[in-house]
Amino acid sequence: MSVETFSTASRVAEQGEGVTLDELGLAARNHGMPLEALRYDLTPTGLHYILVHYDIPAADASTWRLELGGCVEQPLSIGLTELRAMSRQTVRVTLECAGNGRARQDPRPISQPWLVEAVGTAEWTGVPLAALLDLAGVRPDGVNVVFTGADHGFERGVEQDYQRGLSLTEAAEAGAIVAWEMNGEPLPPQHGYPLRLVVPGWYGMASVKWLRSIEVIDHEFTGYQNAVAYRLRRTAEEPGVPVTRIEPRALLIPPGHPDFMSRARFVKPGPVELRGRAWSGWAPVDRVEISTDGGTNWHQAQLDPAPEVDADGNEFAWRGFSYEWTATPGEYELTARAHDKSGRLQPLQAAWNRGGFANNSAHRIPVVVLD
Ligand SMILES: Nc1nc2c(c(=O)[nH]1)N[C@H]1C(S)=C(S)[C@@H](COP(=O)(O)O)O[C@H]1N2
Ligand SMILES: [Mo]
Repeated sequence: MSVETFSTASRVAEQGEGVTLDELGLAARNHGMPLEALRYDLTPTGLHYILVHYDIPAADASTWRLELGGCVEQPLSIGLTELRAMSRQTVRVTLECAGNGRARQDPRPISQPWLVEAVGTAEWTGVPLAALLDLAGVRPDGVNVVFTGADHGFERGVEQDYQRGLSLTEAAEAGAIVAWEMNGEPLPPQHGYPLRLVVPGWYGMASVKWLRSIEVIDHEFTGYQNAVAYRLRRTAEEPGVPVTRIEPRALLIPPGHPDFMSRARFVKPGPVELRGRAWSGWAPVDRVEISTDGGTNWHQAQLDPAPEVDADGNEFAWRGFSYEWTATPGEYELTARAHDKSGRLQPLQAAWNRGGFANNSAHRIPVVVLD
């Protein structure tokens, strides 16, 4: 088999190498959220970004079983009807792909070529993972929880089910839930029908879709998606550090009207309300700044009321912001940056890594203000 059809190593683009047909193939399957959809507090389901590593598996809610086993007192096998009878919870969560921002990195890591649109906010309804673990009774030797999806494929030569591990502490702290509804409807096929994990605050790779098994193990999980794929490294050889929570990011709704090809913006002079949303998986966003000159001068944006944090905790939903800009004829570059309560400030230019992960460089929107 040729290297092209069965690549075994991650690759970084050569200098000046354009987007490849493989990347186009991924981009055509996995769509982002159009930036104008930042206007919605809750992303309409069909506009939420999608990322699927392999194929969307065939699934039937009436026969689906979730197996929970490993280091537990009482292994469980639960169907959807039993799950729906348990006490449910709805959480509003902003989910973002760890590869968001990858395509603008230089050199470009070859993978799903996201610009900045791999994000969406949804309400997920299900049972807290903690309730399921309590029901099974985690034994004292339990260390990690491994979540397995029903999808299967090959990645750099390694055949696998999509699987991710979390430590028991991480899973508990994040308030992970096992969900069967998205925005009040059964999960659509592409978002994990009939059952998925949602790990609030974490990059999307942790939220395993088509969830068929939860296994508590007595050691650290070393499966592909934890030990090989989602790690921050500058060279192929180093072990790197795991990708975990979402770095702060602010995105603006591009103002005015776009050019079809370049998507550059045209705006009429006068007052322009710039609006956007900001989020962080580390702590709530407490400040957003906007620049109209590419990041030389910054202006404080007005924050919308914080998303309501009720008993269920909606801490990881994005927060709206606005800024009144008086546009005068000329060329501008709009940008925004978020700051969160943990003290993290979104950089204009984030550090490069080989996988193109967690790159929260500020996005830039060229705007022409017409005469
Ligand atoms: N089983 C399974 N779960 C998965 C994936 C996958 O390919 N298979 N992709 C992950 C990645 S990388 C992301 S970013 C999110 C995307 O979730 P969404 O498509 O519902 O937005 O799902 C995660 N869960
Ligand atoms: Mo992702």
